[in-house]
Amino acid sequence: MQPSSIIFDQEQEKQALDILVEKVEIRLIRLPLIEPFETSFGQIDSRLIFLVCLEANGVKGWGEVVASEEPRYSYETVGTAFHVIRDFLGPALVAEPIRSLAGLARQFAPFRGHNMAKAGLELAYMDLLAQLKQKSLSTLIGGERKSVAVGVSLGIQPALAKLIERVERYLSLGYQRIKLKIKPGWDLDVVREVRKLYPDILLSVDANSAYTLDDRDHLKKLDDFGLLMIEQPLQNDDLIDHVELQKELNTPICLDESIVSLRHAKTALEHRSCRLINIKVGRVGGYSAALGIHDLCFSRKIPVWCGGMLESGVGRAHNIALASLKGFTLPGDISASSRYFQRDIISPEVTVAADGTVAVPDSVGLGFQVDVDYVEHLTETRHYISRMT
Ligand code: OSB
Ligand code: MG
Repeated sequence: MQPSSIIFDQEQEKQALDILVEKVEIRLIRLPLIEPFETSFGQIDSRLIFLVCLEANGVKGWGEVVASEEPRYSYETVGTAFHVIRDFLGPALVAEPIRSLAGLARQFAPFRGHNMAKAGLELAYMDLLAQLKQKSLSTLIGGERKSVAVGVSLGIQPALAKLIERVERYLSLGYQRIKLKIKPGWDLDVVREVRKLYPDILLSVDANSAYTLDDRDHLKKLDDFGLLMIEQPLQNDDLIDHVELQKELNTPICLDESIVSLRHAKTALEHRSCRLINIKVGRVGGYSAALGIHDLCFSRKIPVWCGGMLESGVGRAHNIALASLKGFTLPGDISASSRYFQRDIISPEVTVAADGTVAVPDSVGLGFQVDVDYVEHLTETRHYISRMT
């Protein structure tokens, strides 16, 4: 069986389509969250959403830069991504025709880091390409699923009762897996309580790097709760201490922050730093790396799942397409638009069916319409990059 990134590249060669992007538009809109979201690195109550729109041949492709306002999950911020796209990536993108996704990734490769900025542009390019080829995004990348299984990520709460209430709510809405954000002081007791009330659910935890190897004895106690995984327990850039920890834990470690490229994924699997990988297009630099990591994991029988970054509907739509690839065998952090926002910027909004799945659209492109009037109304900042003529 051929990996999807290879099929994708071959397909691209057969039907090479040079796209000369006329304009790159970047803009920032603020969407309030329905309730604050707290992780081990702090709390937010709104999302400054970074949208990217590429225009070519009268068609617009949409992408989203998932960076946060503060450099906590990663060093990137909305501000750094704006700078890097405006001054470097945008001008490189419009400078010459884009032949393929791989070609675009090569164009960006000389610029070090800034994966979320690169990903925003790759996403918009893929939406554009899908429309020009009259295919759905899922079909374009070789997706096979008609629907994807989803779970929910629950932030740290001011009190245990509030958390239990939310676990109950999202289970009743059908979500197939509950993930609890943990940190020192909000871990064993919380997980024990949730597990006691729900002995059979798929339950996982995400520490967002809140521990070190010195906490190994403490973390080992999580083995008692039959967790599906513990996500990113140790430092955000570590692949070595996780090897030690994984040797001692029965619970599979899933890496999130530590996997920022295909090379990192290879190293992690070779050294057994983890047994699972969460793929986020933003963290790894876009579809080019995400497809590669998917294929690598599939060939090694390592389950992957699609992570989330509290995206607007644009990023969410891309996540749904990505999660339709065959290797995404665990529920993704892809929730309904209404889990985070009063009103999303796409129509229809993303909804979760009673069986905890989200349908993969089969219409052309993203499969959702961007509500341009609403986006316009919300726009706080915008900038255009076009070719120098
Ligand atoms: O670590 O997966 C994470 C949100 C922001 C930053 C990092 C993470 C998260 C989530 C939420 O867990 C996932 C989502 O529902 O979008
Ligand atoms: Mg995570």
